[in-house]
Formats: sequence, C-alpha cells, structure tokens
Amino acid sequence: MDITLIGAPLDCGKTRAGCLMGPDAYRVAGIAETLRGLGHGVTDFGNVDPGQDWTMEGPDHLVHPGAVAAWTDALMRRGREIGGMPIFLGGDHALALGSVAGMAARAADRGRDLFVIWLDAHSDFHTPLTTDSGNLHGTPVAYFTGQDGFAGFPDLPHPVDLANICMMGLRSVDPGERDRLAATQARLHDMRGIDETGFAPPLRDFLAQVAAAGDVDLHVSLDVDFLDPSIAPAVGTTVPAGATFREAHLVMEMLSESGLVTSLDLVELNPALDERGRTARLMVELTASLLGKRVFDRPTRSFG
Ligand code: B3U
Ligand code: MN
Ligand code: MN
Repeated sequence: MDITLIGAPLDCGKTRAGCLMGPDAYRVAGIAETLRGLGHGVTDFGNVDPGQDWTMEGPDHLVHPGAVAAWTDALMRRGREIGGMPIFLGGDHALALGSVAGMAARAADRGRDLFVIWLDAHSDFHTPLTTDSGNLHGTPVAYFTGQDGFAGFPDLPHPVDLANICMMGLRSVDPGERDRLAATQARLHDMRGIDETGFAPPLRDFLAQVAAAGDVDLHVSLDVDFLDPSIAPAVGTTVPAGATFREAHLVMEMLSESGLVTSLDLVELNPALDERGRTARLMVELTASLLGKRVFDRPTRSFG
C-alpha cells in the first residue's frame, strides 16, 4: 500500500490547546517506520498550512470558526488531489470537516461512493446552530453529511450519505444531536449495545454492507476518546467505559482483513496530557493493526 501522511496540527475545534503537537507526537512514536516495517511505502507530506483564517459571521459563541473554515478548505483540497492511502495526523476532530469532505470528493472524482466508520465516544453531529459549547470539533459529521447551519463554511462538493455511516463507541451524545441523529439511517452503536454483543457482530454487518456496495471507499475516523481513558489518557475529553486494548485492536484487525479501508484520521491526541508517550504509541500500534500487523497471517476475507 502507498501511504501518505498528512500532518494537520489544527487546534481550533475547541478551547483547550495541545492537539497541535499531535502530528509530531506520531512522528516521534515512529508511525512512518512502523508502517514501512509492515512493507508499505510511506511518504510524509509534512504539515498542511491552512493560510489565513476566514472571515465568518454566525453565532457569537462559536470557537475559532474562521480558523476551522480555513482548515476545512485546505484539507478538503489537499485530500481531494492526494493519491494512495492518506492518513491525516491530527489535530482535533474539527479536521474531519475537511478530511472526510475531501475523501468524499476524491471518491466521487473516481466514480465511487464513500462510507465512513466513526470510532468515537461522541457523535460529533452538532451544527453551529445546535452546539452549546461552541466547539466545532463536535460538528464534523453534520458538516460532511450536508446538514443545514454551516453558512459561511466552504461549500461541500459531495455530501456523505448518512446511510453510509457507522458509529461505534458512543457514550456521550448531547440531546441536541441525539434526536436528529436517531432520525437518520446511520448505524449507531453505543457502548450499551457493544457491552451486550461485543464489537465483532455489528462491525461484520457494516463491513458486509460496504462490501455489497461494490467499488467504494471506506474512511476510518479514530478519535482517541474511543479508547478507554485507562489506556489512552492523552485526550481533553476522556469519557469512561471506552474500548479496551483488545477490543480496539480487534476492530482494527477486522477492518484490515476486510481489505476495504482507503483512508484514516487519527484525531484528538493531546500530547501535553500524555504519560510518557503511551497514547501516541498506542495510536501508532492501532494504525499498524489496521494496516496488516498480525501474529498469524489471515487472508483478506469478505464479511458478507
Ligand atoms: N458534544 C459535546 C462534547 C464533545 C464532542 N466532541 C468532543 N466533545 N470531543 C460538544 O461540545 O459538542
Ligand atoms: Mn470526535
Ligand atoms: Mn470524541
């Protein structure tokens, strides 16, 4: 696989600073070397420069909307033109306004549809009109699915169909996003459900849906807070009862064995909150599992 690393040190999706150090923390944790060790070609394109903040009008409580708009535009353009398998090194989850919009546009340019698996404690389905916190890292799914409320943000070339989205790990969803989300066809797996079934059955179902759709792209958006805080402390919004080490690796391995994944976000790592780099290393190990690291070889399989 030809892997392209794209640094996106954006820290404007919320007020607490630190995610801007994320891309370098992944580099220090050896992401390129680890993936080369698995036989992949890896090119690090360095960090994207978002240029000037955009001038925005809108609700006063929004946090850094002009910076988020500039990043969205820059990442969408960069992603749309890039070859291989992009890995967006975040940066907070506001980067996914641009990365996923860019991947959807890239897929459409190739006559393909985009599916998204959202691994996160949060559903990130607020709009600038519904968010109480004003933090735009809580809005990417609403943006890239084309919901109303994003006046002044970059035009969205190709909205992702909500029926193509699977969320896993949910355990912090605000009332303002829950009802709108529940009314859609997105697959929503909270930890209540996962505790009963485990991750494998619902993930298998989703991968079967993706495989049955034919020639499509599949984007993985991995928020550090998908993981349990005991194994991944380096995130501003820890939520108890996240995925364990074994569950997270299983999810990555099943995604890998499906052979369907075409792009990845690694988001919300705040190295200032890490313990001797362990969260950054874990995110790199999970990326390795997604990209073929195994104890024993298993053939690519269809989950149909
Ligand atoms: N839903 C809350 C909390 C939140 C969303 N994403 C993160 N936190 N990381 C909000 O502020 O929108
Ligand atoms: Mn998130
Ligand atoms: Mn989250």
